Amino acid sequence: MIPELWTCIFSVLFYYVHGAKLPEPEVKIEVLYKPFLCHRKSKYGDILLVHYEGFLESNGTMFHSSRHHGDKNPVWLTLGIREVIKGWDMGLQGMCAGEKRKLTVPPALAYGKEGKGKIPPESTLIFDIEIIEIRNGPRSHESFQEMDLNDDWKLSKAEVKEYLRKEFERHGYAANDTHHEVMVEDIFQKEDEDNDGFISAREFTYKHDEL
Ligand SMILES: *[C@@H]1O[C@H](CO)[C@@H](O)[C@H](O)[C@H]1NC(C)=O
Ligand SMILES: *[C@@H]1O[C@H](CO)[C@@H](O)[C@H](O)[C@H]1NC(C)=O
Ligand SMILES: [Ca+2]
Ligand SMILES: [Ca+2]
Repeated sequence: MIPELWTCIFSVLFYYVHGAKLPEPEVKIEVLYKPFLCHRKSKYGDILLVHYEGFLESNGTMFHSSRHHGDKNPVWLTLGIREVIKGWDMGLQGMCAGEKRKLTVPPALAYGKEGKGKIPPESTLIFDIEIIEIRNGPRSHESFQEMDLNDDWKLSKAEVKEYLRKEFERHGYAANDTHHEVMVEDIFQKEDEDNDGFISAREFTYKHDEL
């Protein structure tokens, strides 16, 4: 077949596959600073401590600065669970502690048609964000591995109890077997969805919505 015809067929197909769909909203990410040393990168379920400034793209007005407003402390957030706007859940992945990024977030991934407080409806927002610290979230893969003593990818009651004992001691409380057993039962009632007596990795980790 002549190449021109292939090109033509291909572009028609391309249109149906890609052109007909609305483009997905995206966060524009610019890395402003990346530290030389990076022990780990942020991901779903991590807890991040951040400082940030937020600006309206329309006229550059700063609507919030964690350094200058409120108690002036950096803020903790859990990544990937919609605790924050979608644009942050998407734009703060794969960051090192100490890294700074500029995110340009379209309204669909921020406050949308409604707006919020000083943010008018349909606003594109610009954030300068610095990650101060990254910690394992309570539901992180690392926490699961730490609890799963025999590496069989599920948590038994004994493993959860042992974890509680260690956590209590780490925080300076006396371990209390009776109390921990009660807690373990309570935890399994909530988390062991299929009632097989184990908390699987799937049952343990967040079930994230699609971003
Ligand atoms: C910027 O836009 C916001 C929202 O429309 C408005 O409240 C604010 O007064 C504007 N600031 C300047 C400096 O124009
Ligand atoms: C241990 O926990 C149980 C149940 O919560 C409580 O009744 C008991 O007083 C605790 N024992 C000690 C020594 O703290
Ligand atoms: Ca196990
Ligand atoms: Ca289970």
